[in-house]
Amino acid sequence: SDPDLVARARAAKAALGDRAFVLGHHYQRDEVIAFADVTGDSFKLARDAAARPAAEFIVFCGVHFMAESADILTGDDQKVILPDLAAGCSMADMAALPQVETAWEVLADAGVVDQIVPVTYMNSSADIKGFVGRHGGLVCTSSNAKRALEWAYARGGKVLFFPDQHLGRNTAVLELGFDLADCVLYDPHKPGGGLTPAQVRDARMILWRGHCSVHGRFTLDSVEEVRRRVPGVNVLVHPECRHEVVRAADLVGSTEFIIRTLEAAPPGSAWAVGTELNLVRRLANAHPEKRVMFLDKTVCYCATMNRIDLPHLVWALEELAAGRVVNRITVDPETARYARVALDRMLALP
Ligand code: CIZ
Ligand code: SF4
Repeated sequence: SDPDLVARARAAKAALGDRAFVLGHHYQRDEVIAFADVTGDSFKLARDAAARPAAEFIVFCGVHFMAESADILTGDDQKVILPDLAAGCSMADMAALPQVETAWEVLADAGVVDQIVPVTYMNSSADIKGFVGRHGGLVCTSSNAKRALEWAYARGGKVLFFPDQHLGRNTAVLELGFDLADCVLYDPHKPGGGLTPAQVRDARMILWRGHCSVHGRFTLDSVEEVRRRVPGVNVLVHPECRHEVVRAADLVGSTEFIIRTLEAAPPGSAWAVGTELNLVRRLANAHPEKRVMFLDKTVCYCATMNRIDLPHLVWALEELAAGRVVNRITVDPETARYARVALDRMLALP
C-alpha cells in the first residue's frame, strides 16, 4: 500500500494512543488488518470492544451490524466509529424490521405465533435483534447456532430464523437431525411469505429467504471440480454456504473454526476453503507448508467489507486525533435495551 498513507496511519494511531482501539474483522483487507489491535469474527470483536472500557474510540473495521453490536455491548462513554458508513451487509439488509413485523402477523394469522421462538443471526441490524429480544428469542453466531436452536426448541415448537436461510437450514438438518421437509422458506417479498397456513403449521423451522452474497456463491460444482483437480483435498466451508455445498464438504464451521482447523492441519495437506477471499489469502500466506486454496475459481470478496480501505481508516484516525468525532454508530437506548436481552441470552448459553 501507499507508503505515505501507511506513515499517516501510524502517526494518527500514535497520536491517539490508548484512546483508540482498532478492531479488524477477518474479512478486512491486509492494509487495514496491519493496523488492527485485534482481529476476530463479529462475535469476538464485539466482546473485545466491551473488554476495553478505557478506550474512548472503538474503530471498527468491519460492517455496520458489527459496529452496532459493539455499541450495544460497550459503555455510554465509548464511541464506536465505522470508517466508511457505506460498509453495510447485504444479508443483514435482507431482513428489515417492517418485514419481520409482517411475518409475525402472518404467523399469528396461522395460529402458531405462541409456539414460535425467533432466532436471529448476529448478521442482522440492531432493530431486528431488538425485535427478537422483545419476543422471547435470542441471537446466534455460526459458532453457537446449534446451542441457540436447542435453547429455542426447549421453549417453543417452532423457530423463525433470520436472515440467513443457509445457516438455519444447515444447523437444523446437519446438527439437530431435522428433515429438509421440517424446514420451510418464508419469502418476505411474497404475500403471506409465499406459504400456506398449513405449511406454516406443519413446519418446525421457518427460514427467512436471505443469504450471504459471498458464501452463497459457492456451488456443488466448485466442490466437485476441486476434488477432481486436487486429489486428497479437504473441503472446508462456512455454514453460510448452500446446503448442498455444506453436505459435500468435509468440514463445516465458523471463521474461527476455519482458522483453528488450518493451524492444526499437517504439513503437506491440501485445503480448499469456502469463505471470504481476504481471509483465505491470509491463511494461505500464513501456512506456506500446507496447500491452502480458495474453493472457487472466481474471486469472492465481500464488497462492503472491502469498502474499509487504508484511505478511509487514515481519514477516520486523523479526524479523531484532531478532535472531530466522525462516523459514530449509535443504537437508540430502547432498541439497545432489547437487543441486549437477545445478546445476553446468547452469551448465557451453556
Ligand atoms: O459472513 C460473515 O460476515 C461472518 C461469518 C461474520 C462473522 O464474523 O460472524
Ligand atoms: Fe454480510 Fe456476507 Fe459480507 Fe458477511 S460476508 S458482511 S454476511 S455480505
